[in-house]
Amino acid sequence: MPLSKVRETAKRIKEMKIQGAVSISLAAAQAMEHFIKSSKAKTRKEFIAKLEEAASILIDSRPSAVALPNAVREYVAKVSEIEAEPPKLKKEALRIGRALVKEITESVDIIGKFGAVEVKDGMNILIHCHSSTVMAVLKQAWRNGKRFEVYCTETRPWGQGYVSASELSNYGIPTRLIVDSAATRFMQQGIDLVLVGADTVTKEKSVVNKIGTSQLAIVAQKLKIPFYVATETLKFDSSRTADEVEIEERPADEIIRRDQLPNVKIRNPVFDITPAERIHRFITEDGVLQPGEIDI
Ligand code: RI2
Repeated sequence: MPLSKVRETAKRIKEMKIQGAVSISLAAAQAMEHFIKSSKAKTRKEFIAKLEEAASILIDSRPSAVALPNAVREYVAKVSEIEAEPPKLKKEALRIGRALVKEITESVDIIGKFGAVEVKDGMNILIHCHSSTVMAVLKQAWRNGKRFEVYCTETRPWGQGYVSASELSNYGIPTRLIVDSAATRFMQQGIDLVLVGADTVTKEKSVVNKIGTSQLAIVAQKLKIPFYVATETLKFDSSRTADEVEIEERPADEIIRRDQLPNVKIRNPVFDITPAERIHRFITEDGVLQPGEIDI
């Protein structure tokens, strides 16, 4: 079935089996490729209609992050411009898909290179959640010979901090794991840089990222610790302000078994918003920029 892989990928994204905006976008691109290869559409009209259906299944999988809808919409728009009929149209669509994947992976590499310059010898760096873009920065810095330590917050409730800690320590980078509520204490004791990823950067340059990011930014500002966000421009959302972003709220049982506190309503928002005035720099594929230097 042409749409089966698309549906399965959307489900895996929804269930957090695929996590991180970049990985989600790349998985979506793979699902689209599979859909195109197995499409039996005879006409251009039929092919585009099905492609749009596939796109909306993927876009609906998670509401707060914008890289996925941006990538998928850009893809559909480019394919829709092609006048050819299948099978030539299918061939062209696959080519466009491959170019998009290349563009995304190259952006991550470039951000790694720009970001690595910001990492200095002897730094203690605090990160939150698991961001493949942040991983790229830290690994590139390490490859460049910088020597530093990384503190990973656990990142309740999904514990993406374990993924970061395992990835960094396997790379040879000295890594510490701390519970989320220990972040302030370590920041008071000598964190030199807070580095996080982004799920969306809104038009006023607020950052939507994993829940807990905004409190790290508040403490960083108070303690005068630079707060950096590593993000592809694919995550820029020119259509929404922070107030207009729907913050995904996930099931209560991701936090606690429901029967443990039967009369308590558990809330589980998974993203929060950090305003531009708390962000020192954005590390993007266009360079390391202050919020005021970015055009969204
Ligand atoms: P990359 C993650 O969200 C984190 O919030 C992370 O900072 C962000 O995606 C970006 O990740 P989730 O998918 O795109 O774990 O840099 O909910 O990999």
